[in-house]
Amino acid sequence: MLTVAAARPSPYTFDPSTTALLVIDMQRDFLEPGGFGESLGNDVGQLRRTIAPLTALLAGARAAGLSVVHTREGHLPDLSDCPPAKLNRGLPSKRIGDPGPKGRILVRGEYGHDIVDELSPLPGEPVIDKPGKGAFYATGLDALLADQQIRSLLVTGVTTEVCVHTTVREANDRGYECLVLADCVGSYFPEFQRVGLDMIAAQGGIFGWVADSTDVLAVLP
Ligand code: TIU
Repeated sequence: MLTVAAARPSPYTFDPSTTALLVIDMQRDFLEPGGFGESLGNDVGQLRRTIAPLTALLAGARAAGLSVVHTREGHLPDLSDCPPAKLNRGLPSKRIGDPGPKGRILVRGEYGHDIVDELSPLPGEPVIDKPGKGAFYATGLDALLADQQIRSLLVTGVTTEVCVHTTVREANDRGYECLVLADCVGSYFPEFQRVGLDMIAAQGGIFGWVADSTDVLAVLP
């Protein structure tokens, strides 16, 4: 067992053989200049600062033999898996399925939907395509983790208060212990980043634990 002593609200203990690194939605459309996220007026720099620490954490996790799972948010080209409540959200002409700067917005197979080059999955690493904010909703993630006897998740990706939070809440309800890596998750809104992390660790770790990636790298074999 390994222990991240600096985790809040309390030390986080995990067995690397039953722990996966989860990389949530590090997609070009959310992170890259000229992408969908930036076209909505967001500062992608707030998300891009996660790329360097996450690159180092990915390398460390792979070297230590941890399972690595990536996710992408997006929809089938006919949008049949996108409920009207999601489809009708947002500015007209900048909705899911509309032509965007890097292909159709949040549609599977489009350039902008895919993961940034810096964090490309290795062959054999599962990539979970998810239609919702949470990575467990309408996906095979729970079955995939059960298959590998995974009980603990090191959670990274974007955005902190949306897909990361939703996924951590889903995971917590399913009995997984989640350590969220503060420097490897990002929000377009600095206040949401701070409060989003505080919300996870509050009330004795109501959804999980929070630490920095360097705290994990220091204990990985
Ligand atoms: N992956 C994810 O968080 N999807 C979003 O739509 N996030 C926003 O913050 N909009």
